[in-house]
Amino acid sequence: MYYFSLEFLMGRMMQNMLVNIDMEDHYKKALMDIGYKLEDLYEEEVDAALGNGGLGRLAACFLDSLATLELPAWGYGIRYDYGIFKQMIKEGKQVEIPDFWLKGGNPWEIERSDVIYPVNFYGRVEKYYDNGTERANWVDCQTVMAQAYDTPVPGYNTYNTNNLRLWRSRPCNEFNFDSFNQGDYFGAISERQSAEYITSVLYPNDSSPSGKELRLKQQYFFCSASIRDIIRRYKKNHGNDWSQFAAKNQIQLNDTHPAISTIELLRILLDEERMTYAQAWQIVHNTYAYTNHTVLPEALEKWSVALIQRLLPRHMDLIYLVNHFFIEKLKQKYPNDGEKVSRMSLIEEGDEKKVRMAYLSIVCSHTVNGVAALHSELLKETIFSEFNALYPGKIQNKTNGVTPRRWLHCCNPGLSELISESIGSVDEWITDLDNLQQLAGHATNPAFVEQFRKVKRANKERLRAWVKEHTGIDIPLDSLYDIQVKRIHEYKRQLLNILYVVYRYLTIKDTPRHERAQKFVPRVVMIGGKAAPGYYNAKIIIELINAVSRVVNSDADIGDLLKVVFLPNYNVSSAQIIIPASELSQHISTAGTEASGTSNMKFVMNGCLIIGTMDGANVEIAEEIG
Ligand code: 26W
Repeated sequence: MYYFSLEFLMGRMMQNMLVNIDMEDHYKKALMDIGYKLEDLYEEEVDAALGNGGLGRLAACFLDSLATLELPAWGYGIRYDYGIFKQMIKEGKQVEIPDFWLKGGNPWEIERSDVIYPVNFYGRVEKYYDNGTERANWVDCQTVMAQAYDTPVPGYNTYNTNNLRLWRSRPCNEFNFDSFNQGDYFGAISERQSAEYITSVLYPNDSSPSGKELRLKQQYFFCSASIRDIIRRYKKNHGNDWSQFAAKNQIQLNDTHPAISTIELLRILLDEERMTYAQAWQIVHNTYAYTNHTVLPEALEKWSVALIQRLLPRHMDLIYLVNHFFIEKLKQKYPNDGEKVSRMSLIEEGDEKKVRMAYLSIVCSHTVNGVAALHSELLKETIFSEFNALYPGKIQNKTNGVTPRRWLHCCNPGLSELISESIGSVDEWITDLDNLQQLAGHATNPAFVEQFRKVKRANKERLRAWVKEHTGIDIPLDSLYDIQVKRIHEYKRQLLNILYVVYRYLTIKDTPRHERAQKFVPRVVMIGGKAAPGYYNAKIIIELINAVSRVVNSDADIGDLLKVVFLPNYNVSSAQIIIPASELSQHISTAGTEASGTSNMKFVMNGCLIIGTMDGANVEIAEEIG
């Protein structure tokens, strides 16, 4: 199985690696012998932050779980030189700093100088007929090389190790002698530089597509190299017998970002492997599955036909061909309903023609899934309802999950130990979280409750020190820690949260001093998350949070009854400190907009209450835990 994703938000690797191969205690002791603490060494590592938010972190959690389940699954993606920007707060505003995470070297990756493929762009198509099948030569292209970098993915307590293969773009070795001979030395060099540029930087948008040529180049670049790699591996075992391809290779599309790979596989089967269209289509269709992560219409990718035509001319032809057969089928099924056909067409007509990548992904896949029960129902009833009627059963639910290794055992050693002592051992639950049911009996045991409180308090102390170090703000320990951390977006309603804080502040102020202690539980409200650099409303919400924080925290009349903190540069590593210290967490998206949410799961695993709307996976969490 291959997980195709433009994002892998891995975070730090070392602790996860040591825990999974059962070496953490040995390393702890060995380092102690030479006067070091393993925890301090962990702190030296930089995050691999090759993702934006939920979608990228889900990919990283899946890799850990797939390895732990001993399934043969690899991740394929891009080795960006720059991950998601670092967020600094200057005068209450977000400032973006480039994240050149490779500057100190990356000890976890293995450079594969032996795994390298050419990837073509631009050029033109020469068509010809071969026994009635239309094929093409794609000529006069610009060629870029894709080089593999491998990161091992060990499972927890397993013998096998999976792999995350990320591609880096390199100039083609064939120097452009034409330009060189014509005296255009700088032109020839700049062509080489533009090749390296493809994998330079992760696009920091997490809900609206950029529509930029470079983004489409990134998508096709990694898709093409990955498909080549999969075909090479298959042929090593099966030669030219393609009958087993779909049985041996399954590709999961993490949203539509890698959707162009469906057409790349089709192209290779037709133009290089010389199959009939029917044969090639069968293989593509039986190989692919597509995961949708959002119902927000502005987040659905649509690439301009003119851009695809120029960058990938053969692919545009083939998209039209796929659409032709699809529309034939629609016309048969729904005669005289031209409106329906144009609604469902892979091509959106209008001033600028566009390819609807979600529809392309549905048509090219055998299975489509949403990421929580409610979200999957919404897919079937709203944005994909006509596809659900056409292909009954194709759209399914696969509720998201998170790895308990990183999000409980590693980030909350105190709670991990308490759970393990209470129900036997770590192996009782760490690969099968259902077994936490056994804790129910301990909930009324005073010794357990006392221990649980101790653990939470220690975690709060750790977060308090972190807040002091990163913001300079002193927060009290004996106060309710109320947390909302996620990308800043209007639909997630950080604005609602901060307006509530203003209301609470004013209500406290309206209450006579001697009544306050009785009426209000002291609270520290913490909000953190990055705003896409071009998302104006998200950025002014950050400013508002910082403005409220300044007013409330400097009001001596309020004291420790209320504190407000904007947590800067929320990322995987800070999440591992923030989440274990939480007592109340906010998941308050407008119902129907948050596809699943995954931090909600991490918060409850760390003994935190959720306050939330009945949205995404909150619904299932409420059913499961009450
Ligand atoms: C092309 C621009 C772009 C980039 C990313 C558009 C959309 C996205 C993602 C779909 C955004 C995302 O991360 N979605 C989140 O996916 C998580 C994992 O399934 C869910 O838990 C979140 O609810 C969903 O918002």
